Amino acid sequence: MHKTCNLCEAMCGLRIEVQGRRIGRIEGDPDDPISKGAICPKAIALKQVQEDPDRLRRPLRRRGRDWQEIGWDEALAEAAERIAAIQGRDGDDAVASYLGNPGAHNLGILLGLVPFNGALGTANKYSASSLDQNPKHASSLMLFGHWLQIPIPDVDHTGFLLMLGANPVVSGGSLMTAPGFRKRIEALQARGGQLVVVDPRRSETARLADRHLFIRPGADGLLLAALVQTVLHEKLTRERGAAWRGIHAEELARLLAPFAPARVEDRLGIPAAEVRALARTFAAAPAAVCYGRTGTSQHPYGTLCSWLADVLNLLTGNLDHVGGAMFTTPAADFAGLIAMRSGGGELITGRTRVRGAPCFNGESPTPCLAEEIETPGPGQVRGLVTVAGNPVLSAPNGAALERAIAGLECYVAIDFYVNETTRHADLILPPSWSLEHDNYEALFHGFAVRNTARYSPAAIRADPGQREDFEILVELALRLGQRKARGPRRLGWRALRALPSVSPRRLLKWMLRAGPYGDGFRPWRGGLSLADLEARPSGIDLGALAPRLNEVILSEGGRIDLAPLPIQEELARLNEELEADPDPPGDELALIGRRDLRTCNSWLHNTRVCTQGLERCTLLMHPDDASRRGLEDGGRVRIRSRVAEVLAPLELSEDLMPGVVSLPHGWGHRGPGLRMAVAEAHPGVSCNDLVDDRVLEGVVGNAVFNGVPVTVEAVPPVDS
Ligand SMILES: Nc1nc2c(c(=O)[nH]1)N[C@H]1C(S)=C(S)[C@@H](COP(=O)(O)OP(=O)(O)OC[C@H]3O[C@@H](n4cnc5c(=O)[nH]c(N)nc54)[C@H](O)[C@@H]3O)O[C@H]1N2
Ligand SMILES: Nc1nc2c(c(=O)[nH]1)N[C@H]1C(S)=C(S)[C@@H](COP(=O)(O)OP(=O)(O)OC[C@H]3O[C@@H](n4cnc5c(=O)[nH]c(N)nc54)[C@H](O)[C@@H]3O)O[C@H]1N2
Ligand code: SF4
Ligand SMILES: [Mo]
Repeated sequence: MHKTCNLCEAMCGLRIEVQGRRIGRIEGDPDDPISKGAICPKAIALKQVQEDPDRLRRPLRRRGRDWQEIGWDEALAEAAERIAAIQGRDGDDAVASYLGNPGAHNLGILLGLVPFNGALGTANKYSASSLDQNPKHASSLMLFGHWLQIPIPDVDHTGFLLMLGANPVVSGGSLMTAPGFRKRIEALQARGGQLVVVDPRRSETARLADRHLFIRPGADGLLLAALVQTVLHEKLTRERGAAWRGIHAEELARLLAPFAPARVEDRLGIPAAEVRALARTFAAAPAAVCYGRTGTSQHPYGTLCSWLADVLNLLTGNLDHVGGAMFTTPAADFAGLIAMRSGGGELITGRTRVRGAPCFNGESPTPCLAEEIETPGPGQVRGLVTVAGNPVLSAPNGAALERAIAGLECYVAIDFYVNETTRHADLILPPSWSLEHDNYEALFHGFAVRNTARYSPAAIRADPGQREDFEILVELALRLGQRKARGPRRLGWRALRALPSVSPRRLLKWMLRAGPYGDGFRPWRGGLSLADLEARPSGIDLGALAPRLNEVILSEGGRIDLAPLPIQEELARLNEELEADPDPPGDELALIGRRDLRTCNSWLHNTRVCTQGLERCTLLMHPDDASRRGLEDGGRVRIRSRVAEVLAPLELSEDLMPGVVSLPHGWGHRGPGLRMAVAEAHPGVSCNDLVDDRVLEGVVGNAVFNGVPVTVEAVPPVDS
């Protein structure tokens, strides 16, 4: 049986032994054209989730402190009725929605959300995007006119990879589907290329690098500005790839003048000579690419960092050029279809009611959700629908968000676990699990380092009583549409009635025909079809990345503005900070996060593969910082931030930059009513209880998870 792992963006091809309803061995598929047999220990979690007795199979309704299993019809009717009642009384915006990370890996959710959002009609939409990559989207929107056209490092052909704030050896790569990343780096080095990693921690990826530079959390704007300044000042630019498209380069040079390496070196903590040398090596490499990910996105200057990284690529002739930053040509072209339907997106579409934070492309920043629930007045959020998300553990100031969610009038969760967030739901609608339905990684095939396509069929049949995410979303949309006078008109009655006969598979078939390799609905022409993918279950290779910016660019005249207003404003803000006196050194440390190969955000912790072995939820600290505080390896410490304090075991590590401490996110499995026996036995603490929800990224209001000021002190052992 062939399947694509949908747990992270690496999209590894798997072979799974299946006998009836029993899952046997799971191994990497050597014939997969992009993953070539690569796999990580989490793949086995597919089986463990499948067999998990805690995974919900039937809808639950809250009854006091307990749950009652109910039928689908009753559950869906009640969910629609309660949502519609709030919206009928207080308006559509009184019910918010949150879409979590696994939604991006699930074609049924991506497609089912279209009618669901239409029927819900709320302006209060939240998602993991504002906890993760909205700055990347904002950068692409400003550069190329489309939020979803993100250039991907052409890792397999580059000669120089400059990586900031990413750890693909552990994360599997993000906005860079590059399974088996370690091997790709070995190949880069074998052909004489180099990897340089910039990270406050000597991460698993940094250990492979030819050079690792420590950076203070949040200082990347200075480094990237200094690199681009050097390229412009020393005339290291190259007319190649998409370089000719850049306009207003002189304006950019003027804006960057205050960020010369010598001027920023003290604050940046990296010698000017080193920054200049880095810029020169980058510009001189036959092919180079600068890539930044969550470390530079969940960041006070996330949009600026993402933008400067791609501007560095552009100016050195490495954007839309082999070995540089390239646009994937996906078989099912999600971004292209979105462009046809609604254009390339809009940067700031509104402001949040309470804080006036920016709404990006129709969504509000998730760090603002708690206050939108708790602050009375017109537009107050009184109901919530979450789909595949656990924001109590994933969003800043999780404890405050939990209190807010607990006080809602109605909360409906589409999820198969009773976890820290969904335990507050009134109704839980559990979808089937990945192995029980077919899938296609429609988003991540579009962010891959190679053009490939692989269909992922169901590995086993779902129980007759189970529903897929797509069915649940469509059913809810239909019922909401029927109850609300305005919903159906917005969606169109005919479209609504056609929905039950539509499936993700049918829509995929259509998307492939409409895509760049499809027949364009002219069968005589021939082209890639779903039948082709089904005939080649290991996937189809569609070749290396090739230049295609001219096909995807939507900005005016195909030109790229090198001095857009939001960037001017961010550079002015950065310059003000540079001019201000630095804070006097106190006893505060900067808290950053950490991902572990065996975990996946907040939710795989109910499997043995994630919890076995060493304790994972530890605070990492440099030994010098520990001895200054009289702290010992293995001791318990109290970590305190503006918003909360938590206790965790201390682990000393020279891998951490002095002044920086690291605690992983996704832990903290405590609270009455959870139904995750394995996770509860390994609870850990939630790093997001410490993260400040008041701090937002500068352009689109993304969460800032890293660089949180904390103090750390010893606490006596529990039994003393
Ligand atoms: N401190 C700190 N916090 C962070 C981060 C960080 O680096 N540091 N990273 C952030 C990032 S990048 C992200 S993406 C977010 C992720 O945070 P969330 O969006 O909250 O996602 P998860 O924690 O993965 O929770 C996923 C939920 O989806 C459910 N689920 C899994 N598969 C399916 C499915 O197929 N269908 C349905 N309906 N449900 C499913 C699971 O049971 C679980 O409840 O966390 C963010 N939080
Ligand atoms: N095993 C595993 N894999 C995952 C996930 C998981 O939870 N576990 N989550 C998935 C998700 S949702 C995502 S979005 C991706 C994320 O994929 P990546 O972005 O590759 O994720 P991280 O491992 O968090 O890497 C971020 C790095 O940034 C560093 N960093 C922190 N602050 C700063 C800073 O201010 N500047 C710089 N330069 N670096 C900084 C951190 O030390 C860390 O090494 O991973 C995905 N894959
Ligand atoms: S790296 Fe691991 S979790 Fe990610 S897709 Fe591959 S097997 Fe799945
Ligand atoms: Mo993410």
